[in-house]
Amino acid sequence: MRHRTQVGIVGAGPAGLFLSCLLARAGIDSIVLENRSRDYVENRIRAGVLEQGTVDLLNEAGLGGRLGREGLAHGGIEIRFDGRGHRIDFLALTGKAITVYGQHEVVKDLIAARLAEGRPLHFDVSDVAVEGFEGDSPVIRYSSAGVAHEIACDFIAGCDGFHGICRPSIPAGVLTLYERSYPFAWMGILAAAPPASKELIYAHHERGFALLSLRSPTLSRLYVQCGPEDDIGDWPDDRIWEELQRRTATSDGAFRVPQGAVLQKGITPMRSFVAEPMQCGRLFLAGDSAHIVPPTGAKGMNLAIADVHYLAQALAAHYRSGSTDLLAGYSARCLRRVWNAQRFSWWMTTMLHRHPDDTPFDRRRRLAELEYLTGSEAAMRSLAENYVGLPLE
Ligand code: RFL
Ligand code: PHB
Repeated sequence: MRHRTQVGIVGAGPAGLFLSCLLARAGIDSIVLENRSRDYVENRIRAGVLEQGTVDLLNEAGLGGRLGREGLAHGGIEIRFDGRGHRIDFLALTGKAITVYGQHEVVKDLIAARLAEGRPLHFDVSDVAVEGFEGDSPVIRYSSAGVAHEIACDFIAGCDGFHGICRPSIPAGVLTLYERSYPFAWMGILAAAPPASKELIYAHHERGFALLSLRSPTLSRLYVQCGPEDDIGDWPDDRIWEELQRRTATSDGAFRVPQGAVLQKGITPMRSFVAEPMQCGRLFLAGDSAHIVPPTGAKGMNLAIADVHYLAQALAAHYRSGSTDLLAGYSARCLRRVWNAQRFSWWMTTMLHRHPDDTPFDRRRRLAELEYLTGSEAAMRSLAENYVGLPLE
């Protein structure tokens, strides 16, 4: 079957879905293709922290309803090491807060809005291929329920994540890839337990990093640093609870991590990755398809939302006035933000984790860095302004 649209979007994660929403607001047609099921993408537990600027963009697009009611505004985080906690007061240091609201909730809200407006969003598609984007007539081919389809479009948005097909479809020699892997990963659980604290706790400990986060007053999201090759089987629930408790213990012995049924469990690899430029002809990459940050800075989903905000602006300018300036500048505009988030995420990650090949010098230097960070208003402000998110240009 043949179809025609203005923008063909591959991937229904935060990037693809929010792009389709912004384009609809600008009167631009799109078709979104997703190879997983609706149920799968709506229950995929990933990021949980929204920058103020991300919340503002979602509100402006009319998606603020449930987010406003259920999102938890946090005015700071705690950095814990050597048995002591140190609060970084975002509101006092920057005037801004973050909002804790699961990525899958954002995805649910976006899907509901898209379907309520009766706009095309196809789940469970297969054999997706992108072609012709180096010329004027891009095409997306896919199969759905055994039927072959073809979409002719003006532009393709590659929003299909790190393992998608869009980036690998770009001919060799066009992209420069920057990559770094880390000698550790995160073992993460979602637990039916009240949060240990009102705000997130990032803990540095000689046994390794731990993060206490949350999704609601009755749901905790908890992570412990593990080996990059570890298997879920290496981490029975008891071991996870014990490590969480030991790594976040306070010197007075009073702090307890509340326990509850483990509802989901998974290992998150750590990677820094950037593909430059984020464009090849009429194919534009956005979100994880173009870049990955380690999750310690909570930037992944926020970068995806910022990318598609810029892409939607550029496409709207093109359809309004024929101007291609913003489209031509899309990649450079995104990459300025992306590289700062890379720097920040790398810095948070290396500072807070235990590294297997650390020397005693490295360990003392890392503690000195944490002491400086939590003792200097200038250092805390630098962390705070990056964590709450730099303003969108
Ligand atoms: P997504 O969310 O990966 O969405 C891409 C979508 O494209 C679909 N897809 C295809 N569709 C059609 N045809 C194909 N050939 C396709 N190939 C793939 C996928 O099924 C998917 O639905 O990318 P997007 O939209 O750019 O959003 C980015 C964020 O998801 C990501 O940056 C963050 O979630 C990163 N991240 C985390 N960030 C945090 O801040 N905290 C976390 O705890 C955290 N956990 C995670 C994560 C990323 C993970 N990935 C990607 C492996 C845990 C995991 C497992
Ligand atoms: C989460 O709640 O899943 C979360 C929070 C902060 C991070 C990473 C993940 O840095």
